[in-house]
Amino acid sequence: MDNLREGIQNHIIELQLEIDNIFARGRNSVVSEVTVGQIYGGMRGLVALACNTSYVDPYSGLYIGKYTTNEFSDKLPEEIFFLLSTGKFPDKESLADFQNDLNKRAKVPQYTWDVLRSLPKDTHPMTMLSLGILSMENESVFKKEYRKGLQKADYWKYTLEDAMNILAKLPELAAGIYRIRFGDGNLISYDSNLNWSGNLAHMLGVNNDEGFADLMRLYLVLHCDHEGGNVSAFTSRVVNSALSDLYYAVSAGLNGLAGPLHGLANQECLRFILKIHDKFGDDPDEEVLRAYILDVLNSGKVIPGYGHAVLRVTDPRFTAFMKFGEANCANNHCFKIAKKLFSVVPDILMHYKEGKVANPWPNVDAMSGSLLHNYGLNEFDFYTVLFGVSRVMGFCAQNILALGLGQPIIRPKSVTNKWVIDKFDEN
Ligand code: CMX
Repeated sequence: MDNLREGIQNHIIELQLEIDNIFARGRNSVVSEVTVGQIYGGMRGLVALACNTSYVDPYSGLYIGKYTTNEFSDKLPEEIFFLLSTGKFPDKESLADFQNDLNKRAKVPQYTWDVLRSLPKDTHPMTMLSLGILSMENESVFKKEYRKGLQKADYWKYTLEDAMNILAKLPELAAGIYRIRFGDGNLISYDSNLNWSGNLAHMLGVNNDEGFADLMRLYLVLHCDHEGGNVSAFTSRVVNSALSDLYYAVSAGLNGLAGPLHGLANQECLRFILKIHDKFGDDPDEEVLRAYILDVLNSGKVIPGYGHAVLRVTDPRFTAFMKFGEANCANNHCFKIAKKLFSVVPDILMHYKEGKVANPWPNVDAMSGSLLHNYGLNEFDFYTVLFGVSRVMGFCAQNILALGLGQPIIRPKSVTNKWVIDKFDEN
């Protein structure tokens, strides 16, 4: 992985130069104000972080480096990790070198399997993924080097080592979790002739169809990163900013991803679609669907897969999945219902309670589950694990770059109600 390391080193130098220029133009310039509403409202819209792996434009969606979702959705996840962490796609040689390195590190230690097999049978797969990673924390190269007395300028290099060890093991770990939790517990062997996503598809043992392997590739590409302020990425960065190593930081990020308003929404989406199928069959009438959606909203529940804290258009990742569905499983009943929801839900949310929903359009989760279901991956409790495998690429790249840029521990200031009231009184 020499080329990857060199690519990151060069990227850090480029980014540092940009930051030096920004500081020269005005380190104390004001770029954003904080309202009382934002202090009490999850800091929504507050510009308070720099993240150079990816950027979410409210109207055109996810960019990795300069590339739009459309421009990178046909790549391999390995190429995406390279792009996230170096700002460039790898050439053929660098890609092969990186994949070889992953191959060498892919084996999950036996003690991790022992931990996972000792859990109650109904443990959520996201708990297993988070715990599986945390169980390997003792292997952290960063931690060992830090104890010996590591220079700050070298933090990122050993964090990269940890990242490689974690990423390499993810396909085996995730597939093993699936087989322990939902199958007979027998694991399928890693195949060093396959790439990262190909191995995941192979070791799950659900389907040998080429379409399924391509769906895994697309799934792992589309979920890789979504800038720095989302719950999981931000959590991971906060934890790593205390120099807790990447095993702690990745596990923490995954715990955030496991919430139903974030990554778990994808399992909720398929549950929702299957419920609609049970109630109204394969091809529900639009009026019936409309009435049902209103009932769900009026009962105080959210429509999973719709809305977003940043996006204000249909998520291009949703569009990429829909394109895949049209080409591979246009007649699947879940896909058809997901498509029909797309034609009904935005209009309802747009007008619901005087437009209180800021974004009525579908996000990535509204379509992904239907595609997995089509290939026989029916255990929707597992879906967020796939999201997690992909998102770990973003956690790793964000943390490596932040350490490379010498970013300090994160510690924003909180205030009491009294402080806010006093502020009003002062003015
Ligand atoms: N269905 C019903 N109501 C919704 C809604 C939806 N899909 N999306 C937003 N709303 C409601 C909110 O609950 C909120 O209501 P209250 O004021 O009563 O609390 C109101 O609209 C305003 O919220 P918002 O500003 O539009 O959205 P937020 O930025 O606060 O939240 C999100 C964003 C994603 C949590 C929210 O849209 C939601 O809960 N969606 C459904 C769950 C989902 O799909 N999550 C996956 C997100 C993708 C990801 O993780 O990246």
